[in-house]
Amino acid sequence: MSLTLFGFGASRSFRCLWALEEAGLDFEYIPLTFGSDEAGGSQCDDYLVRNPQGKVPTLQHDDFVLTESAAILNYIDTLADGRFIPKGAKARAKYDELASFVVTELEQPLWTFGKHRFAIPEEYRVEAIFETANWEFKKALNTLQKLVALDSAPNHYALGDSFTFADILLAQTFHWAFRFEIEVPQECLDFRDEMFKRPACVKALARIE
Ligand SMILES: N[C@@H](CCC(=O)N[C@@H](CS)C(=O)NCC(=O)O)C(=O)O
Repeated sequence: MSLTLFGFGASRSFRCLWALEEAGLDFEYIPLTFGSDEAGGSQCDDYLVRNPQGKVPTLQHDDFVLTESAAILNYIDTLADGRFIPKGAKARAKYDELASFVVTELEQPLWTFGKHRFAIPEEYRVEAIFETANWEFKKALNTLQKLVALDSAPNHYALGDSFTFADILLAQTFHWAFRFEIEVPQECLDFRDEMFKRPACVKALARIE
């Protein structure tokens, strides 16, 4: 079987890189050049066939191609015999609730920063949006604190006493905010630090250095 992840740096592809390391799967990581239409760039024809938006991540498993980081995490979990996403109707639904919250609420203001700082064409960037994005991020963090009890104590995870891919989603998103120099509560940074100590995360970080 051939398994390939396309990504760049600490972007959303890092979630999938980390998850692949947790799963212990044999895979190749191909770092792309952001925005370039040259060979190896995220806008080159060869990559656009796999990901029509020219975004990362993309996972290719033999001839099967999958985009969207949350869907890729689900697929990696399936390849790993379901070791990273809880089973049982209610436990699974709670995982889905948190994963959806991260990708549709918590990370969106961060992506607004990214889009208006560097990702979209300059003529569409709006400086004034940053204040709104900051406010939205704080609001989402406030909600998050009601959904999960974040604690950086050893063996404490977002959904209880075992590690799940929800921990990757949260830790990567907190780190994203930190990199963008957006105010993040200390408890979120402590949680990130604890998760980033995991050997799989350390391995994934080494791949993007
Ligand atoms: N919903 C997608 C979002 C993918 C996405 O926007 N990725 C960013 C990097 S974090 C990207 O590739 N941006 C390039 C661009 O906007 O041209 C996912 O979660 O995979």
